[in-house]
Amino acid sequence: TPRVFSGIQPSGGLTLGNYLGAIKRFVEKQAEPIEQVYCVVDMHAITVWQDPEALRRQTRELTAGYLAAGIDPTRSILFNQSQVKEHAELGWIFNCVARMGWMQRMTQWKDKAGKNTQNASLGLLAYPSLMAADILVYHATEVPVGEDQKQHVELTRDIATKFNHDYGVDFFPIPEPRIEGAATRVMSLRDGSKKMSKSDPSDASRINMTDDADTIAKKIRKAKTDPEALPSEAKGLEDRPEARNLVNIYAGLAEMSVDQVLAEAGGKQFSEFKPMLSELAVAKLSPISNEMSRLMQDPAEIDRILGQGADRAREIAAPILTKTKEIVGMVG
Ligand code: AQP
Repeated sequence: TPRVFSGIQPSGGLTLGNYLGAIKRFVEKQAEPIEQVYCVVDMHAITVWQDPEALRRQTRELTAGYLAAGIDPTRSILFNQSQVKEHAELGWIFNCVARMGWMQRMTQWKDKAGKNTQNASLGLLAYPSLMAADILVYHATEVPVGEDQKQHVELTRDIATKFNHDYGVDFFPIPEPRIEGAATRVMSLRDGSKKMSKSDPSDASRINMTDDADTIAKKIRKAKTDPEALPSEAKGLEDRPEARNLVNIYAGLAEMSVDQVLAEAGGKQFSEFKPMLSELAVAKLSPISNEMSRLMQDPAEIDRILGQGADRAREIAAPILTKTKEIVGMVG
């Protein structure tokens, strides 16, 4: 059976980038008659330091975000990665299939390890190999992600291909990244060349899913822009990264194309467009953040949902891991 897999790290609060690039698309996908597995990838999160209490809270909050946005845990499989040990076991096997050079070429590794690579965790380097295991332990064929994860999904394809080739089998499917929608790469509100990120030290650079209406309006009002009015078609945004970002966000939230947005907003100054964007963002995000806070009042219920999801995930992953070990030559 074809299957969808995707994950999000509980490495901070959810951002508008995670919502438009990932969760919103998972919710849309859920309407399709195909099995879907959505994960809170806590083992990926600890590739950089996480305070234990914060990790626990963020894991529950991200789960609440998935649920509040519309992931139905009776339909999709929703769980946290560390509860299904098959991810780690297959990840180890893939560590032995993947090559060092492949990992060192990844832009996320280069960005996050910084100059002092000697001091980065070994897990941070091996991250894409564990991600390949996340996907392939379910034999998933579709991976909805934001633009920034495309390179990792391509590496997953390389690992599946090399495994199949090395062992002379046709066992792992070659998954496809699905990068769709108007906002596959939401940029920082302070710098149009940097992606919006949970771990950016500047809170003003992002909209958090838990921000209240005033905070959202203030961040959008202060977002970096240029002094020109909006153009009437997408071409006019080419050399205007900040303007393009705000229009993309509008398009993503309104479920319109960029050209449709500009047909309405072309010719407007940012002094007029920004309040339109704030109003739209508050209208779309506040029902989700209200539902998140309601769900967060009952952490035991969130844990129960994760536990049930993990049981269902294990049912798929365990036989695939068993078969993989047999192919590799492991006894037992
Ligand atoms: N700015 C973004 N625009 C569109 N999509 C995005 N995604 C993340 N940022 C944007 C998508 O969200 C999913 C989950 O990402 P992740 O949690 O695995 O980690 P990340 O991509 O590294 O996201 P962050 O927010 O930048 O986290 P930190 O700061 O911890 O590194 C993925 O599908 C991703 O494409």
